[in-house]
Amino acid sequence: MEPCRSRPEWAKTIPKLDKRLWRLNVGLDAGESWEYLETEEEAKARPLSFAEKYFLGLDLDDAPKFKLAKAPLESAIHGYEFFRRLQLNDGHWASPYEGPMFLLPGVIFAFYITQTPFPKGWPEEITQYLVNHANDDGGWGIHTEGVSTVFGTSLNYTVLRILGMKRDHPVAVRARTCLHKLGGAIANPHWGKFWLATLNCYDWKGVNPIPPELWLLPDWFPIHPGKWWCHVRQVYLPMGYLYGEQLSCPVNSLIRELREELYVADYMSIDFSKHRNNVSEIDLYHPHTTILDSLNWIMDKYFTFFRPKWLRKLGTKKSYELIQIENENTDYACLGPVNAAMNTLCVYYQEGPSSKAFQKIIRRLHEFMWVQPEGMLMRGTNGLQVWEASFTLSALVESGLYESEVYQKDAINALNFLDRQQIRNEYAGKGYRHNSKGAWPFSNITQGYTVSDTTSEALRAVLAVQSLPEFEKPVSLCRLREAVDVLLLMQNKDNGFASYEPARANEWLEHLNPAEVFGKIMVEYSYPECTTSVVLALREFTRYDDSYRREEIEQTIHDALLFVVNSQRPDGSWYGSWAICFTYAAMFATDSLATVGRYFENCDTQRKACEFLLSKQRLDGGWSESYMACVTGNYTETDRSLVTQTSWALLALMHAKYPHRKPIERGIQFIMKSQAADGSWKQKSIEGIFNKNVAIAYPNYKFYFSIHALGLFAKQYGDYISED
Ligand code: LAN
Repeated sequence: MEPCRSRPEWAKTIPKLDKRLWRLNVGLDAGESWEYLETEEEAKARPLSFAEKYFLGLDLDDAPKFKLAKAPLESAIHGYEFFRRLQLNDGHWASPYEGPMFLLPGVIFAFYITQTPFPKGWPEEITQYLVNHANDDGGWGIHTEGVSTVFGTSLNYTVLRILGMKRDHPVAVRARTCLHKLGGAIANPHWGKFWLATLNCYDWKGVNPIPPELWLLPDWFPIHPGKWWCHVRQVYLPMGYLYGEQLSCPVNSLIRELREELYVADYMSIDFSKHRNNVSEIDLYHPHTTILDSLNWIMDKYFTFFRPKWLRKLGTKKSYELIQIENENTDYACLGPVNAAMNTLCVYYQEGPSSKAFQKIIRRLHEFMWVQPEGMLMRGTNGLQVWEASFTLSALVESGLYESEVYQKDAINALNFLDRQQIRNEYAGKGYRHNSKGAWPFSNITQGYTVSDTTSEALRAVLAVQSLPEFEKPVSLCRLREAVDVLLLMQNKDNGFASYEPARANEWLEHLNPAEVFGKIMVEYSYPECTTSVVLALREFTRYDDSYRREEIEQTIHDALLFVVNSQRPDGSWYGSWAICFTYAAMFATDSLATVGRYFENCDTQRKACEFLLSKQRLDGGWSESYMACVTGNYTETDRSLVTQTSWALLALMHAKYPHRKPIERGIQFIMKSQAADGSWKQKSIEGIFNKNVAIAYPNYKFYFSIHALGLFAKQYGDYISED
């Protein structure tokens, strides 16, 4: 992958490791972790695979070489020839899921506070990554493409210092200057204040209340955390524990230095309690409401003057019980990168560094880390294993590529992978979890959280492959029905589908969103993307088994389509919440309508969608969207066309059966022209988003969505490019 920025001069002064010694280990459960080998001998005994070389940016001497493809299917084959070399032995594809810049500090702080030695190679590679991703002003944003913020800069500066960078190194000086210009670490948003407090570089008095007592409220209570979006409740749970106990690491000389460096004013002179609501303007995405400010004020007074110790103890005890449940349910992998780091600290304080629980959880943190040419980063999840295997399988089937015997082997491998990753345990009710038996997670079975669309995309892929006579049927009918059972429990009152669970509370809870930097995080919302995936999977299922819960399925599909139609904007677009942005949502929404026979010819919604997309096609035939589209809610382009967005727009037009070939062909030509001689496509811009404000990369999208679009075009419009 192309580094996002050219390598700055001072980056050359940072020690560089020999990349050839890194190896990617894949566990039995598809957990991915990088290891830096001790010696050249070990490296010789374990030659680098094609995928490892690709990820590390090493020479791909064994890459395929092709002449420029003349027809779409040929281009799809070239693309897949490259992509299949990245398939790992257990059948899945791995990927550097980078972007967010506020995740890594959690893990580094967790290692530092618990005095756990950093694994070999981490300090050098992480330092490299941060140096390579510093903005021109020396700071870091909330994600790799964002402007410098206090959140990104203060936390990543601290990481560099913990990893051994001297305070007078040019990188540190520049970052500090940037931070001070932004007002210093005092103007951090809530999570930044929290993390610095755990490190004893900020006073807990200056952190807005995170009462663990909330967990003692009865479950029916309208603001009970069990009703929050699972990521938010799983993050505020350990936060509440650490806040409740006010746990900070002991002060040492580095902490003393950081206290001096992170602030504009003298640390000891700062009255932190006055800064709870001091958040730099550049960081602020979702300002507090008056209700939240009033509640915070009341809680602060209450905590300071009246709060009985026994009640706080009861709150942290209950919180720890729930943390243990989360850890055990996920075999310590945890729901996501933020609660994984925070839970590590909780386990350390509660059970000690030699406990089994601590050893397990700290080891799991390795699975979030990824090495690439610019260094080591922390990923948004412990992988995208199920998600990527599902889309690749669907692309192989839809493009017809699976007909080749060699590719069939890959497909069988991926199918068996999905078979192994279907969740077999029922977690419903354990630690506020939703039903899980029969679902598929986004990453692996160990993390094991149900997601509506990962279940659907996996189910759809399994059904598509298992319907073909060439394939075995490892996933039994009973297990396919279990997947349907989970999905049927997930529809929201507005008929749409959310991400992990049906919404448990109303949007008004957003008034209590304390995080300042994310939008729409407190509860689940319905999304056209997730809704479509469910519709497609259920429809595919009825083709496979038309007897099981047929009426309910039909009703669910019917209602879900109402949601998709109603969420279309007047200009014919849909807002995409999980990738950038309108082209992504259009690919899904148009597919759900097509699955019930509604196309451009007979459906206004489809017609408007096509017109919207065509109005955005660029001169070179491609499409382009910037993450700012997600932030602002308005279609926003980058300075060049992008292969991934072009594939999405084309797939949308093809789902809608847009009757004119030419514009689609121009898009297809753009994809073909963008292909490198080895069949791959290069990363040009970030593809994904979450919580409206954080961009995240999906580097494999450019492969399987392009292959899918090229293959479908050949099938639907003929496998040729016209002469003119
Ligand atoms: C993801 C990644 C996948 C994504 C899709 C499956 C694409 C989506 O359709 C449903 C939501 C889901 C599962 C999703 C939710 C939020 C995640 C887990 C992420 C965007 C990856 C990282 C993000 C997580 C919340 C990051 C940690 C940040 C916090 C604010 C807690």
